[in-house]
Amino acid sequence: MADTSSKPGAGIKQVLVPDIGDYKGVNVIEVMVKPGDAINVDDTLLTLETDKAAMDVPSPYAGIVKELHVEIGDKVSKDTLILVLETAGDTASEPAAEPAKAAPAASPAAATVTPSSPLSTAAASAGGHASPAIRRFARELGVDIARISGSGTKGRVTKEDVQLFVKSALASGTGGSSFQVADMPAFDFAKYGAIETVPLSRIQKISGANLHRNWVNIPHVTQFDEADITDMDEFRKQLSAEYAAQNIKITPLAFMLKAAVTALQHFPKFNASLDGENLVLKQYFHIGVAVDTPDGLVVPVLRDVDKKGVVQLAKELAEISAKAREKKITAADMQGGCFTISSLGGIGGTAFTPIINAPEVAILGVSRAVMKPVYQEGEFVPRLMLPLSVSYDHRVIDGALAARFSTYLAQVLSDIRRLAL
Ligand code: CAO
Repeated sequence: MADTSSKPGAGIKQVLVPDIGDYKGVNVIEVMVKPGDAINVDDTLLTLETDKAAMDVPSPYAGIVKELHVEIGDKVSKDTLILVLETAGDTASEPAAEPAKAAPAASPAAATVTPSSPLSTAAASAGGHASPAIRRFARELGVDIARISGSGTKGRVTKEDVQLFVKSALASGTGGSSFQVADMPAFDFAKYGAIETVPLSRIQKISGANLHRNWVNIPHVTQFDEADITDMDEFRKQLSAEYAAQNIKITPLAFMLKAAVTALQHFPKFNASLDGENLVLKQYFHIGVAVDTPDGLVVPVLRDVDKKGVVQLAKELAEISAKAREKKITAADMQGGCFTISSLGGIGGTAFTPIINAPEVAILGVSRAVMKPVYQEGEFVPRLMLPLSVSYDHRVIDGALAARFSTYLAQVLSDIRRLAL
């Protein structure tokens, strides 16, 4: 696989990208070593990703890394120099025969470039550092790799770690989130008419796995409510007109971000994450916003929403959603959220049940505001009513608290003077 030629000085080896088939200019998505590291034969050096697969490049030698010639984001092909290694010169430093190890791009390993979001919480954030092949192995066994402590180099999770985890889970009778359900049968759709098969996008594959994990692991309940946003919307339109010259469009979502923070400050359990038997209460207010892109759902995070005004938030919303649709969102843009807002208000609908973006404990779904006759002081008056759907983790939040949270949120949106409280 790698170049085996000796370079100046005994025991100095160059390690090159091995034969990776017909691929050229392949993305480096993870670099596991740095100069000074002592590595063994077969330790993973890099993870490469093509549009079809992610693959590990193992070291053909043991030794000390002297020079590293690639970094994340580089594009490499067969024979690109990866690193220079000082080998011990014994049998342990002989080249290994194994080729690069490929795993499907759907592997959460591809999530080294993805976030702590419905799309991607698994990989880069909470522990569970592992190669794509090991992630795939864990996924096939239904194991959340983030729960496994790695015994490999720099804490990487090995195949043995996964096997051990499964064995001990079975022995203790705590199968984690494993469900005893029948597999879905295979269907021959073509038997019934013409079909076209289209591959899922990488984002859809990653977000699908994470949404599924969140859906089965978290006991969800959704609380529905309506906020009278007649006054807020009047002010919003006025503000939008004022800022039109600066090309800033103010949608109801900017107000919802502010209102959500006010409610989170009032109900700290909603601004929290479960950590074993503890609840981590966050004192910062970073809010994720679900953005619909042609390739699937992404959830960039707006930082310190409590410290920003509605106009600033409207501006950031436009920037971040444009960035998402141009596929320029980075892993960092999607990490560290405390709470998520999923707004389908621009599209339509009366209510929906959003899936919690773990490790968060609640999410706000927003549907389309419509004019409704509301009975007030003995008569029906037309009011603009905004449907709210709050899904919450019932392990952390009781129904009564969720009803109080939704009611409070609706009150804040109905009377935005409360944002100043
Ligand atoms: N009720 C009524 N009208 C609404 C509204 C609501 N709740 N929310 C937005 N609107 C209006 C806006 O004011 C805007 O009106 P004009 O075109 O007349 O100015 C229009 O709908 C379009 O708004 P928008 O969608 O461009 O902007 P936004 O700030 O509301 O949303 C964003 C931005 C990025 C969240 C949105 O574009 C998006 O991607 N939404 C989909 C999120 C999603 O897929 N969620 C599901 C996740 S679970 O699968």
